[in-house]
Amino acid sequence: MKRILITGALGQIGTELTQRLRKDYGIDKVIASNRTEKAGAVAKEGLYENLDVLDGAALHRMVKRHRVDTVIHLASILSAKGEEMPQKLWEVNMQGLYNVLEVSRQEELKVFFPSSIAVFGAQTPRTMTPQVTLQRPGTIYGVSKVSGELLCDYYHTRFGVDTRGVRFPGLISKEAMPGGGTTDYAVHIYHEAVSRGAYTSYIARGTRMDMLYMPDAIQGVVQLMETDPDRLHHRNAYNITAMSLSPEEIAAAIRKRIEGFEITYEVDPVRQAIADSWPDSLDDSVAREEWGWNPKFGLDEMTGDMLEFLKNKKMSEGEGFFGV
Ligand code: AKB
Repeated sequence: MKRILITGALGQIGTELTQRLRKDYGIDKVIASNRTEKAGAVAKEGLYENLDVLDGAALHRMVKRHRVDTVIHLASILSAKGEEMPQKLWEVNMQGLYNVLEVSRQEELKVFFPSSIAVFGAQTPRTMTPQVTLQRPGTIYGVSKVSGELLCDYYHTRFGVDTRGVRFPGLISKEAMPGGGTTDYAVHIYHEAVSRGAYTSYIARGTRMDMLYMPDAIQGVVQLMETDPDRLHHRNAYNITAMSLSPEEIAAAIRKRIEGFEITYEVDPVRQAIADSWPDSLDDSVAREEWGWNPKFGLDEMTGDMLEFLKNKKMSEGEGFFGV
């Protein structure tokens, strides 16, 4: 990766990934892009362009102008939001990916595509879900991600485009909030723990989903993209995970550090049905074997780091936090 274009750079993954890539590859080597410009560090601290991924011609011009060799394509609509607007999700997720793959075919670019645990469905083996298994998702988001995996494989085998991807589980981010996902509760819980010492979960007690702390997720993207292509046999896309968690387990880890933290439940039937159709835990051994996937953060380390970060942020903004 020498000159990297990131789509959806102001989102949950993009915010932290852009900072890391600018640090590793150089501030003038990373072009952050997003559909709408918002104030914020990512847009201000380096190269930034407004880009709607549905505009293939604008994407192509941008690739040429910045002599891009790699696209990290993050712009997409997530699972819960997608059920409110399935047609829009299909357009953004599929046409956006198609435009990225087409420009990559024409300009010989390398592509990262984030898939998701949403590619699995109720008939998939629920625990230690294998790398290669039944993929019959029940959400439009999951359907778009399976289709995306297939399209990326097609562009690789048919046209030789260097496409690579991972199936992200729920991502727990420090900097940017997630928007419209089913696993978002696992980020909200930390924010509310720090601001008010309590959280009401829309996901039911006992519901397990895989989770990953954002620094590990970012490290995974960099590592996968830097791996010698000869080592990659599964490409689109690798199961990756660090922990399988339920709301009450996260709450217990928070309670070790914030005495009196309380969790209550008001289950949202739509997001609960999505969570119930996803795996309880993933088998990520193929990613470990093929490109050395090796996450560092478990629940306790992540909880300590996350709470410390959020408290420091509140202090620097002159705000108080729960327990002080
Ligand atoms: C979502 O909940 O929709 C995403 C995902 C697991 O892909 N975080």
